[in-house]
Formats: sequence, structure tokens, C-alpha cells
Amino acid sequence: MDNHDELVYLAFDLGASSGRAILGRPDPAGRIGLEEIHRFANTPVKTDKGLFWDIEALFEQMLQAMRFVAERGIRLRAIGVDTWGVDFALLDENGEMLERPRCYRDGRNSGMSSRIVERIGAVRLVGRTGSMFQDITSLCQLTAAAEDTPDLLARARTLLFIPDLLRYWLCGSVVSDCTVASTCQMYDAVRREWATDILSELGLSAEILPPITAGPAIAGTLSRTIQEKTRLGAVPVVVGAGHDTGAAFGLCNTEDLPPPEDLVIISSGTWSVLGIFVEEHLQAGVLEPTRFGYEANPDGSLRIIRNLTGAWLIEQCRKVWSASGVDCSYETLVAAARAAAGEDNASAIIDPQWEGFTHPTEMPAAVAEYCRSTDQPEPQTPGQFAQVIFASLAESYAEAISELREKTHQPLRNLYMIGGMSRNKYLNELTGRRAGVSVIVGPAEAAATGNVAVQMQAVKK
Ligand code: LFR
Repeated sequence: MDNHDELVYLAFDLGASSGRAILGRPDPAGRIGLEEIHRFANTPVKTDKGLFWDIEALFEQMLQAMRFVAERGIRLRAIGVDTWGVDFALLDENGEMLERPRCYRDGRNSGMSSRIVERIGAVRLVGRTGSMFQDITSLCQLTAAAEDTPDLLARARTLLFIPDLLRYWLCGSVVSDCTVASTCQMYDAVRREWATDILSELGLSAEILPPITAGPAIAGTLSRTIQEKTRLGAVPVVVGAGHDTGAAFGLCNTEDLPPPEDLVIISSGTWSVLGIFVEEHLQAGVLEPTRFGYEANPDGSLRIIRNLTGAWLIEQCRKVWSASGVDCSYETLVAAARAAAGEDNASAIIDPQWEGFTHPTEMPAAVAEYCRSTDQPEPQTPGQFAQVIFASLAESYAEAISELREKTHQPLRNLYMIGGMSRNKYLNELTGRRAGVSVIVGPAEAAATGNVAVQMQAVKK
């Protein structure tokens, strides 16, 4: 039986592979209990123009989840949306979407980061935005749009990142927050303003960028149309932690964990975002911008991050294997990987960041190709592939941690693993050994919990 008087928050947490609707119920001690009420796949659509998110289908799933809530008679205190970063939709003067949001894995972004660095200069770009140099950033995507679809870009009046677009559809407000803005490479997270000079040097308009709230806030209430479609009332919709990784890291700034100089965090889903909390940007030149950048936490504080490939490799392999009838449950694969350790065909180490893994036709074939081209034995069985992938992920985490130790002179002896992949005990063991860290396993649903925490702050204000 639902207790209709308790305080319930609804968090939408959308990743690149799947979305979840989760109810959050804070207890008197401040702990947040979670109940997943709906889970749905996020499947991009490939057309002859490129790779797009099926954003309408995702929104429809969100409405479905809201109907479930209404049917149970739950009165929501608020709703919040967090998603992956960098991607955006462009709206015309009537607020209509000009095309579906492109997926950051779209081929047209390839090589864009180095071209922008050539035009702006690495030092200046890092100084103004702090973002890690990657082809996926919104700045790269917008520059690609200016070259590839200039007419469409000319018609754009508003740019909304994915969580902002979904919130706009829920309540009509046009607003963003520092967590998602700090992923885009167009935002100065230190001064907390758009880096408009960088945009104009690239011939891009800064006028389409949304305003950014100062911390968690209520953006609006569910529009009439949405209330009618879902049978929910005028529920407040919150802005403040639109970026999933930002929402997750926001949870980790607590005294229950080791102090920042001794703590690395990995928020792991499709990506494994490895980070440490910092007071300010390090001196220019200390960090290599193709490997490290800065992002903002919901309270505006900063973290250094390295964006590493996460579950993407194994998820894409599972897709191929399950289509041919192989048992691909996570438990089976992890057990098979453990059993394969030590076999010659499971000994290769791949670079999970290799461009060939961005969006291959078949992931196992891409892994095999990498091994061949680096003169390493090719894995044959799913267990051997999984072993190669897990060992390589652990290796990439270890390298990043060791580089951070060297550059920051901090001991970083503890690793807090959060997000979906934190459930993979075998990967945690491999990482602990390779990186020389004690692994503390945190919540798998860190982003959703952080999302609810931010909603609670916003409604309290
Ligand atoms: C994780 C994440 C990362 C971001 C990547 C692409 O879901 O949000 O933080 O770099 O997706 O947006």
C-alpha cells in the first residue's frame, strides 16, 4: 500500500544505453530509499544523415512512468531529470525541435577536436573552458553543424542540452545548470559563464545558449498538457543536476568518505568517468587536456575528470553474442572472464579509448582487430573477450590514477566505485590490484540518488 502522505521524488536518469524512472523517499535520517518503477532501452536511430537519439520515444517512456505514479495515487514532491552530457537539440523560433538530437558517436564529429585546437590554441581553450579535448563535446558538434548543416543552424534560436530539453517538454522552462553546461566545452566553470569569446571566434552564435541557474532551483511546474497526459498534478520540476555524472559526484562530497586528497571516484556506466575533487583549476600545463578536464558538481565546485570508456565495450559485445543465442547475463560473463584469466587467448590488453571502438559495426570484431594489429593473441570465446575487456578497463583506470597521483602529488589511496559497473566485483578486484587502491563500493544508482538529493535542496529553498 502506498502511503499518500510521505514525501516522494521522481528521478529520471537516462543513460546512453537505457533510461530509468526511480522514486526516491528520504527517511528522517536523510538517507534516500530508491524504487525503480520503469526501465527502458535507449536505442539511437541511424539514418543516411547520421546517428540520432530517438528523443520522442524516450520522452514517451517518461510519460508512461509518470502515469504509473499517478495510478498508484502517489503525490510527488518534485521531478528531476539527469542524462548523459554533451548532446543537445536546436529549437526554432516557435520552440519546435529542428531535428532530433545527434548522438555524440555520430561520425561527423571525428577529428573535430584537433581542428578546433588548431584554430583557438590549446592553452587558451583550456583556460576558457577547462573541458577535456574530445570530439564528442558540444563545441565540436556545433562546429560540425556549422560546416555540415549551416542552414539548419541558422534557423536555431535556442540550444537545449538533453536534460534541459526533456525538462522544457515537461514544464516549458528554458534553463540549464552548471553540471551539464560544464560538459560542453563552451562554459567557463570557474567564472560560471558561457565562454562567448570562444564561440564567436569559431563563428558560432552564443545567443542560442540557455540561461544557467545558480544552484538547484524549481524551473516550473508540469504544464497543463503534461498534467492531462499523465494525470499528475502541478508537480514542481527541478533544475540543478542535469548531468548524470554530476548528479553522481554530488553525492560523494561527504565526510563518510576518505578526504579528497586520498580519494578517486569512478562513476561508471557506458562511460567510466574517473575524477577527484579540487578547489580550483591546476596551473595551466600540468594536466594533458586530451586526457583530463574539469567538470562542475551541482554546488558549482569542481572536479578533475578523465572520461574513459566504461561498459560500452562489453555491452556492445553482449549485443552481438546474444543475437546469436549465447547466454550473456552479466554473472555468466564475469564468471567466464574469471575462469579465462591466465589463458593465452585472454592475455591481450587493448586501449579502450581507441577510435575504432567508438561505433564499430561489430564490437567483438573490433576487439579482435585491435589485438591482431598489436601482435597480441586474439580472444576466441566470450569469456576470453570479457577477460581482455575487464583487464584493459582496470589498466586504463590504473594509468589515469597513477598520472593523477604524479601531477597532483596526492596519495589517492582509495577508489570509490559508483554507478552500474560498480556491481562488477571482478573488475573491482582487478582495478584494486592494478591501481594499488582500496576499492570502496558505493551505490549503483548514484546518479538517481544525487538527482533526488538535488530536488530536495531545490524544494527546500
Ligand atoms: C556518462 C556521461 C559522461 C559524458 C558522456 C557523454 O553518462 O554523461 O559524463 O562525458 O556521458 O555525454
